[in-house]
Amino acid sequence: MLQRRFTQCVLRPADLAPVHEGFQVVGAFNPGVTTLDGQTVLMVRIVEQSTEQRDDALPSPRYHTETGRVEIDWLERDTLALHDPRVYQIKKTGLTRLRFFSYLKILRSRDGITLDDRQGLNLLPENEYEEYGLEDPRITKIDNTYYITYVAVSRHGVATALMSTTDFQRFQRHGIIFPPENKDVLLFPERIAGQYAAIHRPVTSIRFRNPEMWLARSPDLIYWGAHEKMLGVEATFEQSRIGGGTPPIRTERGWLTLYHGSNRRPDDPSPGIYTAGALLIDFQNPHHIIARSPEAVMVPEADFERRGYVPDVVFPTGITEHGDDLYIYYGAADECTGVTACKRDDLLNTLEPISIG
Ligand code: MAN
Repeated sequence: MLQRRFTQCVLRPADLAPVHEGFQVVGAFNPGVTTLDGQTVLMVRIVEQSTEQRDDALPSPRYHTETGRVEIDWLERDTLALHDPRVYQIKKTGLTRLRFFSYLKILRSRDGITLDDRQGLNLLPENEYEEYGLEDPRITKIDNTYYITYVAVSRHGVATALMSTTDFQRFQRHGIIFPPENKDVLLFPERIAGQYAAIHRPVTSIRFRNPEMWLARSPDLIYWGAHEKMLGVEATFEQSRIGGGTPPIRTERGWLTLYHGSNRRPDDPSPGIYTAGALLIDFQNPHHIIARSPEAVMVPEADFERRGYVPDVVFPTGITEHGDDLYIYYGAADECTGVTACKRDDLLNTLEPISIG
């Protein structure tokens, strides 16, 4: 396991006021992170849930993009399966609804640990693909533009969309780049052999196997093709779900990225324990994995990682470089934002050679 130099909870739901009346903030986690003008910029997923309670029904919020209001669908309690704290399963149809909705908040920090203030600019749903929320942003700076992949959730499914900015004040949305169901999309920071590259994680309904990480290429970041499988569960220490975590960074040995995995068994409806591993990817062939951590480099340890909305989750989504140190930003227990630091070499030294893809 990784030698963590420090671990700190930088943001909790109690630090923030809700944006919507009748709602409370229950999550501030899974941040996209980058640096701009010497400052660390965090784009945090904020989750709000209705405070109203009813005996016989449970609330599922939905953003009405035309009015800018959050509407609540009250679902009859008896008709729902409640195995997962994040979702309801409608027993009759097997369909899923979320218990909350999410948006993104921009926060800044001078030292990467203490937030300058907690007001922040909010990015709220704007179109029909975002009516259940915007989630889990990942930021990659390419040339002088910051590109943000994020999960756009709606009745149409869980898709990945793209936006861009140069200043984190004005944003341009570019639409859906990977249709449902696909999330955990990470962009490489440079063109490789003339093309952009992304790690993504399609999910199939006919399950020959558990979800795998794939690689795609694009001439312009909008049109993606040349899809190739990168990594499946069988090559990791994990047993069920895996997905990309932190956008790849350049190191002397290759592209370094963290991914997450859950040990949930396929027949278990609960979320399982989320841990993180590391991968080293070939500079020239981004679908080729040259080394990986044979065991988890991060497991839930601290109290705020072990207890929360979904217990026992560490979910890395951002990484920044500070001299020889790496700061890894992550969602803890689907509730708080944590940062942990390690020596770059300590992380690289956890990796063992392997050749996949
Ligand atoms: C999963 C979890 C939730 C998320 C939904 C939709 O259930 O990751 O946090 O809201 O998927 O993306």
